[in-house]
Amino acid sequence: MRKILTAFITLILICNIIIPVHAEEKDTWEDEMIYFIMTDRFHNGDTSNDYQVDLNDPRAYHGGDFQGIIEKLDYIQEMGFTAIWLTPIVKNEPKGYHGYWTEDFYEVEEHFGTLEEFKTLVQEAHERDIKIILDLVVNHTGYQHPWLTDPDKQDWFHEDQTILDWDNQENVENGRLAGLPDLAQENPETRKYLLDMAKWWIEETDIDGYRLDTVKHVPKDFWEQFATEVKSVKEDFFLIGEVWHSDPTYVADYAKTGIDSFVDYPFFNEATRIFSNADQRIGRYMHGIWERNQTLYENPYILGNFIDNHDNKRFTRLVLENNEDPATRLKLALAYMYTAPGIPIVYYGTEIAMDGGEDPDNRHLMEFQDHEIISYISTLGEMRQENPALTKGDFVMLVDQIGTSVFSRTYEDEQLLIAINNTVEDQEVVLTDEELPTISKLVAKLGEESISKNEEGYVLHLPKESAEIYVVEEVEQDETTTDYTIWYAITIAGVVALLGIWFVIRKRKA
Ligand SMILES: [Ca+2]
Ligand SMILES: [Ca+2]
Repeated sequence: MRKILTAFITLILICNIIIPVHAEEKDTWEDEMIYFIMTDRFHNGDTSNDYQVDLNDPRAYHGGDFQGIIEKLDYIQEMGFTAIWLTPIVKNEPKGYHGYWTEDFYEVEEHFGTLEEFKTLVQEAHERDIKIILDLVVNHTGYQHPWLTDPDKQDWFHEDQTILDWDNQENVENGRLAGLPDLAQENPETRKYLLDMAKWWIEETDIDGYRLDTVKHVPKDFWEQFATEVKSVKEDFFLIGEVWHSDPTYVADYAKTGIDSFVDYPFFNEATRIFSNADQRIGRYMHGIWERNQTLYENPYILGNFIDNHDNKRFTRLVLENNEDPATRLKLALAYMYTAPGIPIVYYGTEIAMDGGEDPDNRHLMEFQDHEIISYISTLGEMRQENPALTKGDFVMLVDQIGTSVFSRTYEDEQLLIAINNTVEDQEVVLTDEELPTISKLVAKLGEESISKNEEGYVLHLPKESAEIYVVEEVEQDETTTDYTIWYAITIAGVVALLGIWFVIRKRKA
Protein backbone atom coordinates (compact mmCIF):
# COMPACT_ATOMS: atom_id res chain seq x y z
CA MET A 1 0.00 0.00 0.00
CA ARG A 2 2.78 2.37 0.95
CA LYS A 3 4.39 1.74 -2.46
CA ILE A 4 1.15 2.58 -4.29
CA LEU A 5 0.76 5.77 -2.26
CA THR A 6 4.35 6.83 -3.00
CA ALA A 7 3.75 6.16 -6.69
CA PHE A 8 0.57 8.28 -6.66
CA ILE A 9 2.28 11.21 -4.97
CA THR A 10 5.23 10.96 -7.36
CA LEU A 11 2.83 10.92 -10.31
CA ILE A 12 1.07 14.03 -9.08
CA LEU A 13 4.38 15.82 -8.54
CA ILE A 14 5.51 14.88 -12.06
CA CYS A 15 2.24 16.16 -13.51
CA ASN A 16 2.78 19.35 -11.57
CA ILE A 17 6.12 19.86 -13.26
CA ILE A 18 5.07 18.86 -16.76
CA ILE A 19 1.59 20.18 -17.36
CA PRO A 20 2.04 23.97 -16.88
CA VAL A 21 4.81 23.97 -19.51
CA HIS A 22 3.25 24.81 -22.89
CA ALA A 23 3.39 21.80 -25.17
CA GLU A 24 5.78 22.47 -28.06
CA GLU A 25 3.64 22.78 -31.19
CA LYS A 26 4.67 20.96 -34.34
CA ASP A 27 6.13 23.29 -36.96
CA THR A 28 3.89 23.72 -39.96
CA TRP A 29 4.68 25.43 -43.24
CA GLU A 30 3.38 28.85 -42.10
CA ASP A 31 6.26 28.84 -39.59
CA GLU A 32 8.88 28.71 -42.35
CA MET A 33 10.95 31.60 -43.72
CA ILE A 34 12.37 31.00 -47.18
CA TYR A 35 15.67 32.20 -48.62
CA PHE A 36 15.63 32.07 -52.43
CA ILE A 37 18.92 31.32 -54.19
CA MET A 38 19.87 31.29 -57.85
CA THR A 39 22.58 28.64 -57.47
CA ASP A 40 24.93 30.01 -60.16
CA ARG A 41 24.82 33.52 -58.70
CA PHE A 42 25.30 32.80 -54.98
CA HIS A 43 28.69 31.47 -53.96
CA ASN A 44 31.52 29.73 -55.83
CA GLY A 45 32.70 27.02 -53.43
CA ASP A 46 34.43 24.83 -56.03
CA THR A 47 36.41 26.29 -58.93
CA SER A 48 37.00 22.83 -60.47
CA ASN A 49 33.48 22.99 -62.01
CA ASP A 50 33.88 26.48 -63.48
CA TYR A 51 33.42 25.58 -67.16
CA GLN A 52 32.92 28.63 -69.43
CA VAL A 53 32.53 30.94 -66.45
CA ASP A 54 32.53 34.60 -67.50
CA LEU A 55 31.83 37.19 -64.84
CA ASN A 56 31.67 39.93 -67.48
CA ASP A 57 28.81 38.28 -69.35
CA PRO A 58 25.51 38.57 -67.44
CA ARG A 59 24.12 35.63 -69.47
CA ALA A 60 27.05 33.27 -68.78
CA TYR A 61 27.76 31.03 -65.78
CA HIS A 62 29.27 32.87 -62.80
CA GLY A 63 30.55 29.87 -60.85
CA GLY A 64 28.08 29.39 -57.97
CA ASP A 65 27.54 25.78 -56.86
CA PHE A 66 26.26 23.37 -54.17
CA GLN A 67 29.57 23.53 -52.27
CA GLY A 68 29.19 27.33 -52.14
CA ILE A 69 25.72 27.01 -50.61
CA ILE A 70 26.96 24.43 -48.08
CA GLU A 71 29.65 26.91 -47.00
CA LYS A 72 27.01 29.60 -46.48
CA LEU A 73 24.39 27.53 -44.61
CA ASP A 74 25.41 29.07 -41.27
CA TYR A 75 25.10 32.55 -42.79
CA ILE A 76 21.58 31.67 -44.01
CA GLN A 77 20.60 30.11 -40.69
CA GLU A 78 21.87 33.08 -38.68
CA MET A 79 19.48 35.34 -40.59
CA GLY A 80 16.67 33.11 -39.32
CA PHE A 81 15.77 31.25 -42.51
CA THR A 82 14.28 27.78 -42.12
CA ALA A 83 14.01 26.82 -45.80
CA ILE A 84 15.90 27.42 -49.02
CA TRP A 85 14.35 27.55 -52.49
CA LEU A 86 16.86 26.77 -55.23
CA THR A 87 16.44 27.53 -58.94
CA PRO A 88 16.35 24.30 -61.04
CA ILE A 89 19.43 22.09 -60.66
CA VAL A 90 18.85 19.75 -63.62
CA LYS A 91 21.33 19.60 -66.49
CA ASN A 92 20.76 22.56 -68.80
CA GLU A 93 21.86 23.32 -72.34
CA PRO A 94 24.75 25.80 -72.78
CA LYS A 95 24.18 29.22 -71.14
CA GLY A 96 21.33 27.85 -69.01
CA TYR A 97 22.94 29.26 -65.83
CA HIS A 98 19.44 29.95 -64.39
CA GLY A 99 18.33 26.33 -64.75
CA TYR A 100 15.14 26.81 -66.76
CA TRP A 101 16.48 25.29 -70.05
CA THR A 102 16.42 21.55 -69.29
CA GLU A 103 18.60 19.23 -71.33
CA ASP A 104 18.23 16.17 -69.06
CA PHE A 105 15.55 15.89 -66.35
CA TYR A 106 17.45 13.18 -64.43
CA GLU A 107 20.97 14.68 -64.43
CA VAL A 108 22.46 17.37 -62.20
CA GLU A 109 23.92 20.44 -63.93
CA GLU A 110 27.69 19.90 -63.93
CA HIS A 111 28.43 23.55 -63.08
CA PHE A 112 26.64 23.11 -59.76
CA GLY A 113 28.31 19.84 -58.71
CA THR A 114 27.32 16.18 -58.57
CA LEU A 115 24.18 14.40 -57.36
CA GLU A 116 26.18 13.26 -54.32
CA GLU A 117 27.16 16.86 -53.55
CA PHE A 118 23.51 17.92 -53.81
CA LYS A 119 22.52 15.14 -51.37
CA THR A 120 25.22 16.40 -49.01
CA LEU A 121 23.72 19.88 -49.26
CA VAL A 122 20.26 18.51 -48.36
CA GLN A 123 21.72 16.56 -45.41
CA GLU A 124 23.72 19.53 -44.13
CA ALA A 125 20.64 21.73 -44.41
CA HIS A 126 18.46 19.17 -42.59
CA GLU A 127 21.02 18.99 -39.77
CA ARG A 128 20.36 22.71 -39.27
CA ASP A 129 16.57 22.21 -39.50
CA ILE A 130 16.57 23.95 -42.88
CA LYS A 131 14.28 22.52 -45.56
CA ILE A 132 15.17 22.41 -49.25
CA ILE A 133 12.64 23.39 -51.93
CA LEU A 134 13.61 22.68 -55.53
CA ASP A 135 12.37 24.64 -58.50
CA LEU A 136 10.78 22.25 -61.01
CA VAL A 137 9.93 22.91 -64.64
CA VAL A 138 7.52 20.54 -66.42
CA ASN A 139 6.07 22.98 -68.96
CA HIS A 140 8.94 23.03 -71.39
CA THR A 141 12.45 21.79 -72.19
CA GLY A 142 15.48 23.75 -73.38
CA TYR A 143 15.62 24.91 -77.01
CA GLN A 144 17.84 22.01 -78.11
CA HIS A 145 16.51 19.09 -76.08
CA PRO A 146 17.49 15.73 -77.68
CA TRP A 147 13.80 14.65 -77.81
CA LEU A 148 13.19 17.33 -80.47
CA THR A 149 15.15 15.29 -83.01
CA ASP A 150 14.04 11.86 -81.70
CA PRO A 151 11.45 10.37 -84.14
CA ASP A 152 9.79 8.51 -81.21
CA LYS A 153 9.27 11.70 -79.20
CA GLN A 154 7.60 13.98 -81.75
CA ASP A 155 4.19 13.70 -80.01
CA TRP A 156 5.78 14.67 -76.67
CA PHE A 157 5.63 18.31 -77.76
CA HIS A 158 2.89 20.67 -78.86
CA GLU A 159 3.11 22.14 -82.34
CA ASP A 160 5.33 25.18 -82.68
CA GLN A 161 3.05 28.16 -82.02
CA THR A 162 3.76 31.32 -80.06
CA ILE A 163 1.60 32.50 -77.17
CA LEU A 164 -0.11 35.51 -78.76
CA ASP A 165 -3.38 35.76 -76.85
CA TRP A 166 -2.63 35.75 -73.11
CA ASP A 167 -6.37 35.72 -72.29
CA ASN A 168 -6.85 32.51 -74.27
CA GLN A 169 -6.13 29.66 -71.83
CA GLU A 170 -5.71 27.11 -74.63
CA ASN A 171 -3.04 29.31 -76.21
CA VAL A 172 -1.37 29.97 -72.82
CA GLU A 173 -1.18 26.20 -72.13
CA ASN A 174 -0.18 24.92 -75.56
CA GLY A 175 1.87 27.75 -77.02
CA ARG A 176 5.62 28.22 -76.66
CA LEU A 177 6.71 30.46 -73.80
CA ALA A 178 9.68 32.55 -74.96
CA GLY A 179 9.95 30.11 -77.86
CA LEU A 180 10.69 27.14 -75.54
CA PRO A 181 9.51 23.69 -76.79
CA ASP A 182 6.19 23.05 -75.04
CA LEU A 183 5.67 19.60 -73.54
CA ALA A 184 2.38 17.74 -74.17
CA GLN A 185 1.28 16.70 -70.68
CA GLU A 186 -1.89 15.20 -72.16
CA ASN A 187 0.24 12.50 -73.82
CA PRO A 188 0.13 9.61 -71.26
CA GLU A 189 3.79 8.69 -71.91
CA THR A 190 5.01 12.26 -71.43
CA ARG A 191 2.85 12.64 -68.36
CA LYS A 192 4.16 9.43 -66.79
CA TYR A 193 7.75 10.48 -67.49
CA LEU A 194 7.26 13.85 -65.76
CA LEU A 195 5.45 12.36 -62.75
CA ASP A 196 8.05 9.60 -62.29
CA MET A 197 10.82 12.19 -62.57
CA ALA A 198 9.25 14.46 -59.93
CA LYS A 199 8.87 11.51 -57.54
CA TRP A 200 12.40 10.24 -58.25
CA TRP A 201 14.07 13.47 -57.06
CA ILE A 202 12.21 13.29 -53.73
CA GLU A 203 13.05 9.62 -53.16
CA GLU A 204 16.65 10.08 -54.25
CA THR A 205 17.54 13.33 -52.48
CA ASP A 206 15.00 13.76 -49.62
CA ILE A 207 14.04 17.31 -50.60
CA ASP A 208 11.06 18.87 -48.78
CA GLY A 209 9.15 20.74 -51.44
CA TYR A 210 8.83 21.91 -55.02
CA ARG A 211 8.46 25.45 -56.28
CA LEU A 212 6.49 24.79 -59.45
CA ASP A 213 7.47 26.91 -62.42
CA THR A 214 5.01 28.24 -65.05
CA VAL A 215 1.94 26.61 -63.46
CA LYS A 216 -0.60 28.43 -65.64
CA HIS A 217 1.04 27.07 -68.81
CA VAL A 218 0.23 23.47 -67.85
CA PRO A 219 -3.33 22.05 -67.72
CA LYS A 220 -5.02 21.84 -64.31
CA ASP A 221 -5.78 18.12 -64.66
CA PHE A 222 -2.02 17.44 -64.88
CA TRP A 223 -1.44 19.36 -61.63
CA GLU A 224 -4.23 17.40 -59.90
CA GLN A 225 -2.50 14.11 -60.64
CA PHE A 226 0.91 15.64 -59.92
CA ALA A 227 -0.13 16.87 -56.45
CA THR A 228 -1.67 13.52 -55.47
CA GLU A 229 1.23 11.38 -56.67
CA VAL A 230 4.09 13.59 -55.52
CA LYS A 231 2.63 14.12 -52.04
CA SER A 232 2.28 10.36 -51.57
CA VAL A 233 6.08 10.06 -51.61
CA LYS A 234 6.91 12.16 -48.54
CA GLU A 235 4.87 13.39 -45.59
CA ASP A 236 4.26 17.18 -45.46
CA PHE A 237 5.83 17.62 -48.89
CA PHE A 238 5.16 21.23 -49.90
CA LEU A 239 4.08 22.54 -53.29
CA ILE A 240 4.34 26.27 -53.93
CA GLY A 241 3.34 27.31 -57.44
CA GLU A 242 4.13 30.26 -59.64
CA VAL A 243 0.96 31.52 -61.30
CA TRP A 244 2.23 34.83 -62.66
CA HIS A 245 -1.01 36.77 -62.88
CA SER A 246 -2.33 39.94 -61.24
CA ASP A 247 -5.88 38.60 -60.72
CA PRO A 248 -6.07 36.85 -57.31
CA THR A 249 -9.10 34.76 -58.32
CA TYR A 250 -7.23 33.43 -61.38
CA VAL A 251 -4.29 32.44 -59.14
CA ALA A 252 -6.50 30.92 -56.43
CA ASP A 253 -8.33 28.72 -58.93
CA TYR A 254 -5.16 26.59 -59.10
CA ALA A 255 -5.46 25.79 -55.37
CA LYS A 256 -8.23 23.35 -56.34
CA THR A 257 -5.59 21.15 -58.02
CA GLY A 258 -3.95 20.33 -54.69
CA ILE A 259 -1.01 22.75 -54.99
CA ASP A 260 -0.64 23.98 -51.38
CA SER A 261 0.54 27.52 -51.88
CA PHE A 262 1.51 30.16 -54.42
CA VAL A 263 4.02 32.96 -54.64
CA ASP A 264 1.62 35.84 -54.00
CA TYR A 265 2.01 38.12 -57.04
CA PRO A 266 -0.89 40.39 -55.96
CA PHE A 267 0.98 40.92 -52.64
CA PHE A 268 4.23 41.62 -54.54
CA ASN A 269 2.56 44.15 -56.84
CA GLU A 270 1.05 46.19 -53.98
CA ALA A 271 3.93 45.87 -51.51
CA THR A 272 6.55 47.05 -54.01
CA ARG A 273 4.34 49.94 -55.14
CA ILE A 274 3.53 51.09 -51.60
CA PHE A 275 6.86 50.65 -49.80
CA SER A 276 9.20 51.82 -52.56
CA ASN A 277 7.71 55.30 -52.29
CA ALA A 278 6.99 57.55 -49.29
CA ASP A 279 3.46 58.67 -48.36
CA GLN A 280 1.68 55.76 -50.01
CA ARG A 281 -1.35 54.51 -48.11
CA ILE A 282 -0.66 51.05 -46.60
CA GLY A 283 -3.67 49.77 -44.72
CA ARG A 284 -6.63 49.45 -47.04
CA TYR A 285 -4.48 48.06 -49.90
CA MET A 286 -2.26 45.60 -48.06
CA HIS A 287 -4.94 44.50 -45.61
CA GLY A 288 -7.34 44.26 -48.54
CA ILE A 289 -5.12 41.55 -50.03
CA TRP A 290 -5.33 39.60 -46.79
CA GLU A 291 -9.13 39.96 -46.63
CA ARG A 292 -9.40 38.66 -50.18
CA ASN A 293 -6.95 35.80 -49.59
CA GLN A 294 -9.08 34.67 -46.65
CA THR A 295 -12.05 34.26 -48.96
CA LEU A 296 -10.01 32.58 -51.73
CA TYR A 297 -7.80 30.07 -49.91
CA GLU A 298 -8.41 27.28 -47.43
CA ASN A 299 -5.13 28.20 -45.70
CA PRO A 300 -4.01 31.73 -46.67
CA TYR A 301 -1.29 31.59 -43.97
CA ILE A 302 0.99 29.52 -46.24
CA LEU A 303 1.00 31.82 -49.27
CA GLY A 304 4.48 33.04 -50.19
CA ASN A 305 5.04 36.79 -49.72
CA PHE A 306 7.91 38.47 -51.54
CA ILE A 307 9.22 41.89 -52.58
CA ASP A 308 12.05 40.66 -54.81
CA ASN A 309 12.57 37.78 -57.23
CA HIS A 310 14.62 36.79 -60.27
CA ASP A 311 12.02 37.88 -62.82
CA ASN A 312 11.49 41.50 -61.79
CA LYS A 313 13.51 44.66 -61.13
CA ARG A 314 14.93 44.52 -57.64
CA PHE A 315 13.11 46.50 -54.91
CA THR A 316 16.24 48.63 -54.46
CA ARG A 317 16.01 49.70 -58.12
CA LEU A 318 12.38 50.81 -57.69
CA VAL A 319 13.39 52.86 -54.64
CA LEU A 320 16.30 54.50 -56.49
CA GLU A 321 13.96 55.37 -59.37
CA ASN A 322 11.82 57.19 -56.79
CA ASN A 323 14.90 59.02 -55.43
CA GLU A 324 14.51 57.42 -52.01
CA ASP A 325 16.90 55.62 -49.66
CA PRO A 326 16.97 51.81 -50.29
CA ALA A 327 17.83 50.70 -46.72
CA THR A 328 15.10 52.87 -45.17
CA ARG A 329 12.47 51.67 -47.64
CA LEU A 330 13.58 48.02 -47.45
CA LYS A 331 13.11 48.02 -43.67
CA LEU A 332 9.50 49.16 -44.02
CA ALA A 333 8.73 46.55 -46.68
CA LEU A 334 10.47 43.75 -44.76
CA ALA A 335 8.81 44.72 -41.47
CA TYR A 336 5.43 44.43 -43.16
CA MET A 337 6.30 41.19 -44.99
CA TYR A 338 7.54 39.49 -41.80
CA THR A 339 4.58 40.54 -39.67
CA ALA A 340 1.73 40.01 -42.15
CA PRO A 341 0.25 36.51 -42.58
CA GLY A 342 2.14 34.41 -45.15
CA ILE A 343 5.59 32.86 -45.58
CA PRO A 344 8.28 35.53 -46.13
CA ILE A 345 10.47 34.75 -49.15
CA VAL A 346 13.71 36.73 -49.38
CA TYR A 347 15.64 36.66 -52.67
CA TYR A 348 19.44 36.46 -52.16
CA GLY A 349 20.95 39.95 -52.23
CA THR A 350 18.00 41.75 -50.67
CA GLU A 351 19.90 41.55 -47.35
CA ILE A 352 22.61 43.82 -48.80
CA ALA A 353 20.09 46.03 -50.68
CA MET A 354 21.46 44.67 -53.97
CA ASP A 355 20.51 46.80 -56.95
CA GLY A 356 19.39 45.41 -60.31
CA GLY A 357 17.09 46.13 -63.23
CA GLU A 358 15.31 43.68 -65.51
CA ASP A 359 16.56 40.10 -66.01
CA PRO A 360 19.52 39.34 -66.06
CA ASP A 361 20.57 42.54 -64.21
CA ASN A 362 18.58 41.35 -61.16
CA ARG A 363 20.84 38.25 -60.92
CA HIS A 364 24.26 39.64 -60.00
CA LEU A 365 26.74 37.44 -58.17
CA MET A 366 26.16 37.74 -54.42
CA GLU A 367 28.64 39.87 -52.47
CA PHE A 368 29.08 38.79 -48.86
CA GLN A 369 29.48 41.95 -46.79
CA ASP A 370 28.15 43.55 -43.63
CA HIS A 371 24.89 45.40 -44.06
CA GLU A 372 22.32 46.83 -41.65
CA ILE A 373 19.55 44.90 -43.47
CA ILE A 374 21.20 41.57 -42.49
CA SER A 375 20.75 42.28 -38.79
CA TYR A 376 17.28 43.75 -39.42
CA ILE A 377 16.19 40.50 -41.14
CA SER A 378 17.71 38.46 -38.28
CA THR A 379 15.69 40.46 -35.73
CA LEU A 380 12.46 40.04 -37.74
CA GLY A 381 13.20 36.32 -38.11
CA GLU A 382 13.65 35.93 -34.36
CA MET A 383 10.38 37.75 -33.70
CA ARG A 384 8.58 35.40 -36.08
CA GLN A 385 10.12 32.34 -34.44
CA GLU A 386 9.33 33.49 -30.92
CA ASN A 387 5.82 34.85 -31.50
CA PRO A 388 3.27 32.44 -33.01
CA ALA A 389 0.89 35.43 -33.33
CA LEU A 390 3.03 36.55 -36.29
CA THR A 391 2.69 33.22 -38.12
CA LYS A 392 -0.71 31.90 -37.01
CA GLY A 393 -2.52 34.89 -35.52
CA ASP A 394 -5.49 36.86 -36.82
CA PHE A 395 -4.69 40.11 -38.66
CA VAL A 396 -6.77 43.14 -37.75
CA MET A 397 -6.29 46.69 -39.04
CA LEU A 398 -6.59 49.17 -36.14
CA VAL A 399 -5.47 52.40 -37.80
CA ASP A 400 -5.40 53.39 -41.47
CA GLN A 401 -4.27 56.99 -41.90
CA ILE A 402 -2.60 58.34 -45.02
CA GLY A 403 0.78 56.64 -44.97
CA THR A 404 0.50 55.30 -41.42
CA SER A 405 -1.09 52.05 -40.32
CA VAL A 406 -1.35 49.96 -37.15
CA PHE A 407 -2.19 46.26 -37.29
CA SER A 408 -2.90 43.80 -34.50
CA ARG A 409 -2.13 40.08 -34.50
CA THR A 410 -3.47 37.75 -31.82
CA TYR A 411 -2.98 34.04 -31.29
CA GLU A 412 -4.23 32.35 -28.10
CA ASP A 413 -2.99 34.57 -25.23
CA GLU A 414 -0.43 36.46 -27.30
CA GLN A 415 -0.99 39.84 -28.98
CA LEU A 416 1.37 42.01 -31.03
CA LEU A 417 0.88 45.38 -32.69
CA ILE A 418 2.69 46.43 -35.85
CA ALA A 419 2.92 50.16 -36.61
CA ILE A 420 4.35 51.50 -39.87
CA ASN A 421 4.90 55.17 -40.64
CA ASN A 422 5.38 55.37 -44.41
CA THR A 423 5.56 59.19 -44.43
CA VAL A 424 8.50 61.60 -44.24
CA GLU A 425 7.08 63.28 -41.10
CA ASP A 426 6.99 61.96 -37.52
CA GLN A 427 3.48 60.77 -36.71
CA GLU A 428 1.40 60.29 -33.58
CA VAL A 429 -1.25 57.62 -33.56
CA VAL A 430 -3.87 57.34 -30.83
CA LEU A 431 -5.21 53.93 -29.89
CA THR A 432 -8.46 54.31 -27.98
CA ASP A 433 -9.27 52.26 -24.92
CA GLU A 434 -11.54 50.19 -27.15
CA GLU A 435 -8.77 49.37 -29.61
CA LEU A 436 -6.26 48.61 -26.90
CA PRO A 437 -7.31 48.55 -23.21
CA THR A 438 -5.00 50.84 -21.23
CA ILE A 439 -4.54 48.16 -18.59
CA SER A 440 -2.09 46.56 -21.01
CA LYS A 441 1.56 47.43 -21.45
CA LEU A 442 3.29 47.87 -24.81
CA VAL A 443 6.89 46.76 -25.24
CA ALA A 444 8.64 48.06 -28.38
CA LYS A 445 10.87 45.44 -30.03
CA LEU A 446 12.61 47.28 -32.86
CA GLY A 447 13.30 50.83 -31.67
CA GLU A 448 13.16 52.91 -28.51
CA GLU A 449 10.12 53.12 -26.27
CA SER A 450 8.04 56.05 -27.49
CA ILE A 451 4.61 55.58 -26.02
CA SER A 452 2.56 57.93 -23.87
CA LYS A 453 -1.03 58.07 -22.63
CA ASN A 454 -3.62 60.79 -22.96
CA GLU A 455 -7.32 60.95 -22.01
CA GLU A 456 -8.27 59.01 -25.19
CA GLY A 457 -5.82 56.16 -24.72
CA TYR A 458 -2.35 55.21 -25.89
CA VAL A 459 -0.32 57.54 -28.10
CA LEU A 460 2.29 55.87 -30.30
CA HIS A 461 5.05 58.24 -31.41
CA LEU A 462 6.31 56.96 -34.73
CA PRO A 463 9.44 58.53 -36.23
CA LYS A 464 9.31 59.26 -39.97
CA GLU A 465 9.75 56.24 -42.29
CA SER A 466 9.92 53.70 -39.49
CA ALA A 467 8.27 50.47 -38.38
CA GLU A 468 7.73 49.20 -34.85
CA ILE A 469 6.53 45.92 -33.39
CA TYR A 470 4.99 46.02 -29.91
CA VAL A 471 4.33 43.04 -27.70
CA VAL A 472 1.17 43.63 -25.66
CA GLU A 473 1.62 42.51 -22.08
CA GLU A 474 -1.13 42.21 -19.49
CA VAL A 475 -0.22 44.21 -16.37
CA GLU A 476 -3.07 43.16 -14.08
CA GLN A 477 -2.07 39.60 -13.35
CA ASP A 478 0.85 37.34 -13.86
CA GLU A 479 -0.53 34.21 -15.50
CA THR A 480 2.48 32.06 -14.74
CA THR A 481 1.96 32.61 -11.00
CA THR A 482 -1.72 31.77 -11.42
CA ASP A 483 -0.86 28.55 -13.23
CA TYR A 484 1.47 27.39 -10.49
CA THR A 485 -0.94 28.39 -7.71
CA ILE A 486 -3.62 26.22 -9.25
CA TRP A 487 -1.28 23.29 -9.70
CA TYR A 488 0.09 23.48 -6.17
CA ALA A 489 -3.48 23.59 -4.87
CA ILE A 490 -4.36 20.48 -6.92
CA THR A 491 -1.23 18.71 -5.67
CA ILE A 492 -2.00 19.43 -2.05
CA ALA A 493 -5.64 18.40 -2.49
CA GLY A 494 -4.50 15.15 -4.15
CA VAL A 495 -2.04 14.33 -1.39
CA VAL A 496 -4.64 15.06 1.31
CA ALA A 497 -7.22 12.86 -0.47
CA LEU A 498 -4.77 9.95 -0.82
CA LEU A 499 -3.67 10.24 2.78
CA GLY A 500 -7.34 10.08 3.75
CA ILE A 501 -7.89 6.92 1.66
CA TRP A 502 -4.76 5.37 3.12
CA PHE A 503 -5.90 6.05 6.70
CA VAL A 504 -9.36 4.58 5.97
CA ILE A 505 -7.84 1.41 4.48
CA ARG A 506 -5.38 1.09 7.38
CA LYS A 507 -8.18 1.52 9.92
CA ARG A 508 -10.29 -1.18 8.21
CA LYS A 509 -7.32 -3.59 8.15
CA ALA A 510 -6.72 -2.89 11.82
CA1 LIG B 1 32.08 26.69 -59.20
CA1 LIG C 1 2.49 24.41 -71.90
